[in-house]
Amino acid sequence: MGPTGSPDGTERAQAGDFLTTAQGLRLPDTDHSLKAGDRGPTLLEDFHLREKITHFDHERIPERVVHARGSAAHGVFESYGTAASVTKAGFLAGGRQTEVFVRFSTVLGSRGSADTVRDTRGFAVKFYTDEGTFDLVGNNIPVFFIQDGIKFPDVIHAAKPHPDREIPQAQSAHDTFWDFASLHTEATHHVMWNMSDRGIPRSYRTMEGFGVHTFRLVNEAGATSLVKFHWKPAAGVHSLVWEEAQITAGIDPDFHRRDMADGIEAGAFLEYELGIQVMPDDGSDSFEGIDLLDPTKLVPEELAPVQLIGKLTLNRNPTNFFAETEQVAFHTGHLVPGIEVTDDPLMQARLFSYLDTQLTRLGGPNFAQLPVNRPHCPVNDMLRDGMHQTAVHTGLAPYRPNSIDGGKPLVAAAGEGGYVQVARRIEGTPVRANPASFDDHYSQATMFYRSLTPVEQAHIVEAFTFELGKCYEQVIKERELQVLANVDADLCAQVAAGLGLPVPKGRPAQDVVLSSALSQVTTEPGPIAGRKIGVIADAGADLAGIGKLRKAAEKLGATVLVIAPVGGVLADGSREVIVDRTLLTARSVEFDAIVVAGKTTPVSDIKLVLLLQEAFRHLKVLGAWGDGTAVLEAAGISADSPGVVTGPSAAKPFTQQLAAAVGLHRVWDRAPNVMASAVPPASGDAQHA
Ligand code: HDE
Repeated sequence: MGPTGSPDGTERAQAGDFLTTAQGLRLPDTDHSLKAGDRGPTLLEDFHLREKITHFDHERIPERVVHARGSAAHGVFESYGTAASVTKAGFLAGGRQTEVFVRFSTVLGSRGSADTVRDTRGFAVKFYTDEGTFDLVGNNIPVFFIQDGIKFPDVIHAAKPHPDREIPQAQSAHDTFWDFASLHTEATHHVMWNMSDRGIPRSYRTMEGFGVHTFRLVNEAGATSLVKFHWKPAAGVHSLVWEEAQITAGIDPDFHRRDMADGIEAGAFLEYELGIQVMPDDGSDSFEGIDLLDPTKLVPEELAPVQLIGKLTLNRNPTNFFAETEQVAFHTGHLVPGIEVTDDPLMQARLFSYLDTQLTRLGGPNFAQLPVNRPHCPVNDMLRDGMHQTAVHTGLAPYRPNSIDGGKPLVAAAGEGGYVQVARRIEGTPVRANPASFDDHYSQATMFYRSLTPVEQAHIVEAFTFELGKCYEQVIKERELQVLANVDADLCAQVAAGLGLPVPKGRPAQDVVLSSALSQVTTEPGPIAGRKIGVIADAGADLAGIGKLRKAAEKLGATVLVIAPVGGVLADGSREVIVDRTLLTARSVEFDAIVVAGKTTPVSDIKLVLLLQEAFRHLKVLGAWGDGTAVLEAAGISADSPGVVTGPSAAKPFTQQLAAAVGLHRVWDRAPNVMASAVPPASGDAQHA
């Protein structure tokens, strides 16, 4: 019998069929409090009532100060062994498999806020290695707002809702954020990424991840290198469009959470490759003129290619959100031999923060004993007692040296797996100052902007115009325009035009070398696993065709959802198709593509027109087979418009073309005609205007 009452000693306090108190006493009733007569007052002696209500009163724990909103999955990391020459970390040796737990998050919003807001995303990975737990606590943006950790409370106070009214929730489009960003110009590069499509990812499956800081890797021989970590998603890097992100925040605030859980449940696992950029550790802490200790700078992949070292697969949903996703505790100081930190002043401060924050959030120093936080290797610490101690330690001597417990636990030399920092010289005079190289706040922001395609640049212009347009203080807008003037004159001019303000003069860097790896627009179709295709159908529709489409989509890991005027089942002789959504419950944002089944009767239902027009405007693939094209035409969408896939039937040529189009993610050719959400619904003529 285990301590929580389970016969197999596991931690689930859910043994036996009968309801009990926390003490295991069987209960005859949990629906009525114990009263003096059925109309009388409640008796103090009702220990069950008091236990039930007391526990309920304490069900919530403090949410994370930042990254409160998140969701997570279990998985496995398989190492290729290609990093073995640069690190002795055992889990990166060839052919090793390591269990992992990954939590994705937004930064600004509270626990119940929407997933699709414009924000940086957290990408925190816990590797349960047999040399101890290694946490890679990264983001989906490779640079950060600040160069020194001491500024973190400032940037977060500025970005969180205003302290008087606690609005707006989960967004940066407000005065205090732009007040800070425009004064604190080292944030400029990160802000450019936030305002780009990277700030509104399509799903966790389609996000890149970055360790941000430079790490120091050490190999068996003691040789060191400086590296940046990258996660490359197998599904490619894709984003929402802004109007879609906003609508989704209301229609389905759990959009990313649902997408990951549904995908894993359907067997469409999330996959990423881990990669490293390797730079020489020559004592300069810089590479090709880039200061590697400055976390507002990235190293372009063209200068240091990302070498792939292993594959991460997220394949299991958590069983209980609170126990796992909420209670998981990441810490940048959870390191293993072969992986060390550098003197990046942002990273140094994090080494303090992540342990400290768990004391409040998880109520004491024993959070490492929670199931999700337990290492998957032997633990023999001399930490004792404290709140919520669940271990029953034996022995008398949790101190060293001792003779009573046989001198144990022993300390391990490096050869025995002990974590011995590589020798490095540390000296200096105490100062509160940055090196001069940290003063360049603009050149990489310029590089990022100019490396993107015109449609991605246009999205940045729209995002700045939207966010600054939400500010009340004129002086803040003007100051941010001055920042943009130092990034790119054209960007600044376009945003200024949108705000109706004069264009300030700046001095943007002239000679930046561009990096095409920063753009996420691709011409090669990617995989479509986890994507959702909506099929418009009605009672007379070609149900056999829907069957063919579903079979083809499921083979590729995508899901087909049938949308009909009313719920229930569509039947045609012995063939039956279940209706998944009605025109009342469907909104275009749920789907990556919408196709019309052949033989569906064209109707002018405004909800159907809106569904198709919205998908069109959000640059999604549309399609129809057979005479289904008439339904598109009835909604004002010409079958010859870019990104409209048609065919005589739902046979292979049609489904193949559809999959390839969805694999390109968006119909970028349509973008010039539908840019900005203010454009009226596209008519057949307007599309070609
Ligand atoms: Fe965090 N950060 N952070 N951060 N961070 C937290 O730790 C902090 C920074 C990141 O899913 C907190 O357990 C400081 C950079 C992620 O549980 C807290 C500084 C990067 C997560 C904290 C930084 C991150 C956190 C809140 C400046 C990207 C979510 C709860 C020195 C490389 C982890 C917690 C999860 C969470 C502090 C800067 C990423 C308060 C002081 C840079 C992904 O400790």
